[in-house]
Amino acid sequence: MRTTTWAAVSGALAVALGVIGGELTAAAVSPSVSPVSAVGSFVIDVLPPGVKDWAIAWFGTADKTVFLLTIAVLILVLALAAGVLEHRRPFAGRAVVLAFGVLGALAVASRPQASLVSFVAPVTAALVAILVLRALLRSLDRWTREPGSDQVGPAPARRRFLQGAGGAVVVVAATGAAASVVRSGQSTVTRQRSAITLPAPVGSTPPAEGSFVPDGAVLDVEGISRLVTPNDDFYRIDTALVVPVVDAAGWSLKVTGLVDRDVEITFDELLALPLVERHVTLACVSNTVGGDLTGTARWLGWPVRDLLARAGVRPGADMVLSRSVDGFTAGTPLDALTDDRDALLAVGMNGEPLPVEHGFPVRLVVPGLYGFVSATKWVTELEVTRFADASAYWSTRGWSTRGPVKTSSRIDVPRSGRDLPAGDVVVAGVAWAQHTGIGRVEVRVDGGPWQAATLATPVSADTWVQYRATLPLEAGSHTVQSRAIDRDGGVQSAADVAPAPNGSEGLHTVSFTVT
Ligand SMILES: Nc1nc2c(c(=O)[nH]1)N[C@H]1C(S)=C(S)[C@@H](COP(=O)(O)O)O[C@H]1N2
Ligand SMILES: [Mo]
Repeated sequence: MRTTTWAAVSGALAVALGVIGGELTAAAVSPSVSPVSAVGSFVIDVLPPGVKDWAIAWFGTADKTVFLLTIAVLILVLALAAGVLEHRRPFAGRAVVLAFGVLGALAVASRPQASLVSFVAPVTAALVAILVLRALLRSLDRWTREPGSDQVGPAPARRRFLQGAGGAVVVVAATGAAASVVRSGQSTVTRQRSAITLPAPVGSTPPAEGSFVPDGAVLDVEGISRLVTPNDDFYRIDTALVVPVVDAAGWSLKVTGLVDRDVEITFDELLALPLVERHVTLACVSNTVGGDLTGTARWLGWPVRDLLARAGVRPGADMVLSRSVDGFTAGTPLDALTDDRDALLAVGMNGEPLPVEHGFPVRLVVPGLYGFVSATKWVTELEVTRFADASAYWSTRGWSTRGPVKTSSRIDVPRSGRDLPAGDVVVAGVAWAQHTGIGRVEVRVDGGPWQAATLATPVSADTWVQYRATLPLEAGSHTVQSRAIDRDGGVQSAADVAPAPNGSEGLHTVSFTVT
């Protein structure tokens, strides 16, 4: 290999060791902010909203993987360049690495969870990378100046360089392997989570509306959305590159702001309160018509209104700014948290403690509002305030401040592009109008008249409802559409509206062929 190639390899190895040193240091002294996660989150925060929407639209929930890969490739390219630069002119490569370190430190500084010790990690990363780069390139230099360096035999300087580089490769590979073992193994939080026994909900005899699944709520149609989405299939949307690790034993939630008294509640205190269980359909504002960023779970939690009552909301307040450990905020209209809709401080999802990605140990679930204004995961503070005085994460990034879920429906069966046998075609799916409830669902074929679909028994106004219709269709290509009508007579909008800034509108249209 040519000397330049070896210099580039040295750069990559030095930066890899630096990154590893930084991450290990962070794991030891400041687990909530590591340089890599800080840089990623920082970039996510400063990225223009349009780019984020584009990424979500193109890569769906895989957008984080694509994003991480992009960053990794960028860093690799710069690291290779740093090696080559350092070889041409001592200090030039180290300057690039130093600039990286400064950027890392700035990113760490931008994180709300950062404290003074968090800076030890980016400093360590830069130091390790600079020292390794210098050592490898000095050794490479000695090799190139060694008499007979053009020969193939193992001259001492060549051997020394290769030993150094080989050692670095071994360290990188070993920590990589160790890291994946740690990750796939039981992390403290996963262990803690599985040790938790959730209390039973109160008031289950007679069952409160929404707490159980009545007869007839599930239709027997192959391919229809499950009434209750299993936790593993539940969509996940958040700005957290690395899932926040929150120790339940150390967790507490503070209620602050326009209240008569600040209130703080621990996880154990929360579990001891009378918890209720409700089937609530969550929806993401980024969901496109017919999309899959929506799901239904049975949430166990304590009504937020009871917590707010403890604190005593002062007159003049109209919004609650909920804060997550990772700095995410949502601004929820006070009404939605205090009216009869059972907005919950949730600890359980489908009979289990919240999965870590869905907000362990505690999150908010507010029926009728999109997640970005209400469903704060890993929640640690509720600040009672005014819309005029505070703005939340997405509202400062081009999305609206209020986020009521728009009435909508989706066709699960048949799937687009299918060939179906002639005769009766089953059209089925789910419809939602949280807080108001679904009144009826209609379907139409090839733009013809709307026809009533059969509704399953609704679980509650906050739960989506399955529907089906059987349509006799002749051979040929067809399109079907669905529309939901809520209990107040509000009809699902047919306008073609994109998700930004307050949710998509339109009719889900499925095209298929009958043969
Ligand atoms: N801490 C935190 N909570 C958050 C978010 C986030 O980015 N960070 N995203 C919100 C959005 S936009 C949605 S749609 C819901 C999604 O919840 P889920 O991932 O459990 O489906 O979480 C909300 N809660
Ligand atoms: Mo969302």
